[in-house]
Amino acid sequence: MSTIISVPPQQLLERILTLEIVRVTERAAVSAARLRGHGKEKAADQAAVDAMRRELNKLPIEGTIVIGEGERDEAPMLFIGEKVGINAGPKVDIAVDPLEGTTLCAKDMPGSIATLAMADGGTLLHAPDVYMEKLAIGPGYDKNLLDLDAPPAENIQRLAKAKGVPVSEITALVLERPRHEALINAIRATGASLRLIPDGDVAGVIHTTDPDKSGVDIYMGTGGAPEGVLAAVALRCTGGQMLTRLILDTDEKRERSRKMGVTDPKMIYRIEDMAKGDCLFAATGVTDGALLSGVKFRGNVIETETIVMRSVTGTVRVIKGEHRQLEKFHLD
Ligand code: VTB
Ligand code: MG
Ligand code: MG
Repeated sequence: MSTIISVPPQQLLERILTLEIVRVTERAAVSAARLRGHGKEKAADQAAVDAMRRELNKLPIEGTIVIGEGERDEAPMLFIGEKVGINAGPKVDIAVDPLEGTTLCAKDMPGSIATLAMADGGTLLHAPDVYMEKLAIGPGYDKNLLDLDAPPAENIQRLAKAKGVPVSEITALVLERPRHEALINAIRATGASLRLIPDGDVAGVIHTTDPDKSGVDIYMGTGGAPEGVLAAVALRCTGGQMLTRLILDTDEKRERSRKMGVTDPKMIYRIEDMAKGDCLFAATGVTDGALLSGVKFRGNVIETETIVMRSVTGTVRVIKGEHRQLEKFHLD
C-alpha cells in the first residue's frame, strides 16, 4: 500500500530538476565542510549559504525562497522572498537549510547536512522561523493512528500495537533540550527506548521512514518550523506520516505568521498541508552521520554523499559524488 500522494499532471515538476538540486546541496556541503571542526558556526553557515545561492542561480527555474533560515539563529540566510534561478523555466517554491546543524559542523559532530526542497510554485507551507510541534512515523500505518494532542505514552502504545511489538521494542527520537523534560520523562515511563540527539531533526524525522535501518520508530517533540517543512517534503516522497503545529505563543509570532499566510494559528498540519504539490528533496552530508556520510577531502578528489527524492514517483536515490577540480570552476 502506497501512501504517496498524487498530483495532477500539469503540476508535475520537470524530473531533470531532481539531479540539478543534487549539485546545489553538494556544493553547499563541500563549502561548509571546509570549515568543519573549526568552531565557527556562522562562518560555516555563511559558506553554505553562499554556495547554495550561487548554484541555485544557475538552475533553469523561476525560484522563490519561501523558507530560509536564520531569523532565529541570526544566521546569514537565503532570505524569504529572494528570487533564485536564471529567471526562466518553471515557477518553483524553495525551502533551504544550507547548513542544518551548524553546531554539529562547528564541532565536527555527526549529523550536519546541507538540505533543500523544491516544489511547484505556491505549494509549500510558508512557515515562519518559530518552533513547531512534530510527531512523525514511517509508512504503512492507518492515517489516524497518531494524535498530536494525545499524551506521548498513548501515541507510543498505539504505534507498538499497530506494529505488533511490545512497547519496549519502540524507539523514540527526541531533541535533547530542557523544554523536552516532561516529554522525555513520559517516554521513559512507557518503557520505550529513547534516542536523544543534540541537533538535526530534519534527518531525525527522516529516520522514522526506515526503522529497520535507523532503529527509530517515532519522532516526537518541538524543533524548528523550517526544518519541519523540509522533513515533510522528504516524507511526502517516502510515504511516512507527520503531524505538526506551529507554536505561536506571542502576538509578534502570530502576526508574523499571519503575514506569511497562516490563517489558523492552531492548525494541525499533515504532510499534504505542508507540501501540497509535486516536490523534490535533497540533502548532502557535511559531517558523517547515520543518514549520510560527510564530505571527504582526498587530495584532488572531494567525495560527497547525497540523498535525493522525488515525490511523484517516490524515488529515493543515494548519490555518491567524486568532484575534481572544483576550485578551477568555482570560487569556493
Ligand atoms: C531543531 C534542530 C536544528 O534547531 O530544528 C532546532 O533540528 C530547534 O531549535 O538542527 P533549538 O536549537 O532552539 O532547540 C536546530 O538545532 C538548528 O537549526
Ligand atoms: Mg537548521
Ligand atoms: Mg541552518
